[in-house]
Amino acid sequence: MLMLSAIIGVSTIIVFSVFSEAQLEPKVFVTHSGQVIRTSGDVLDPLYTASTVEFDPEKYLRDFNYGRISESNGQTIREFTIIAEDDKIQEISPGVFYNVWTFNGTVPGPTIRATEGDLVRIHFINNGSKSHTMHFHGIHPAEMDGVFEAVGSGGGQFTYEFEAGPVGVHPYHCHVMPLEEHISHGLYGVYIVDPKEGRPSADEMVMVLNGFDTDFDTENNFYAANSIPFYYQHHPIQIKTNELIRIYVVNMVEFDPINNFHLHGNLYNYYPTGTSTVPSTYTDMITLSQTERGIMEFKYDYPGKYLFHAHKVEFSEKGWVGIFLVNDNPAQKSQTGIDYEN
Ligand SMILES: [Cu+2]
Repeated sequence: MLMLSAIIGVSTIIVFSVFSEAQLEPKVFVTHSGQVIRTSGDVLDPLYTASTVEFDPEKYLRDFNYGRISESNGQTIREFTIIAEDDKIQEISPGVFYNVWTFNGTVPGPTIRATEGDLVRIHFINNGSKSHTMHFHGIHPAEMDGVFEAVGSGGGQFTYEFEAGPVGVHPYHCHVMPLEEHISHGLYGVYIVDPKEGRPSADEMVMVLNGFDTDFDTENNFYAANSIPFYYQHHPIQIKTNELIRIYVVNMVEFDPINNFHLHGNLYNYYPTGTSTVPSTYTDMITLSQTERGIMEFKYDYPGKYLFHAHKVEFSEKGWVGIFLVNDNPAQKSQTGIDYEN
């Protein structure tokens, strides 16, 4: 009991000092379970931070960045400029502000898209106050892996260059230690590699499953698809009957070992990592560990409102839930797409 009081006392002092002396770098936190953790991070007070992030999940959902395109010896070159910052505040939930670390000003960063075999060139600039990198999942030379070449704060630069591949959906994220701090603050995004022959035409969208530990106890307080808890519940995603829907889904949730994706009133074809054109399963529920990802494809036969959410109920109740509003689309009853044979 005495021990418990001491722990609560110490954590109160530490937590209080964090908020009362924002930016003075208190680096030790005591979790409610008594665990002492050390981070490199500062806690920014929204009252003293001018720079706030406005993130639009509506825009992010179907926003694909194909880069600046040129050609050399028959190869398509796609160039991107990505700027890291770590001094922004975002209102994660009404009244709850969190210090987000961003690629190009948002969490997640931009969805980078290329075709298999293209040369991808990323001009990375670190305008943050800590070292950061970009580590892409995929195939590339060791020196392009964004792990051992930390890019210094205050304008450090690095050019990542690699051939796009393999086909599929991959995450990218900062790989500077402590990794869980750099990821949980938001330095991640999605990298899509399209097959040369393309995929059947579809209404395509990206969903990054993420969480936010706003009280620094190494447990997430909010969960979401695309950063804003409950966003797609309050702003349902409009789709049409008999139209092929393709979702590139990536789980970036830190601290929790699993996440999942359940779809109502329907099942989907699932392509793990998107690397095969043959689905591995036809289901309404997949489970994903961190950075596990894939492509979901489905069509709705019947109009109406359908939920999609984590079937880890804690996550859905803390924000990872949304709605597809399926509008009747008689004109496309005969549209051909994937033959589900179901
Ligand atoms: Cu970082």
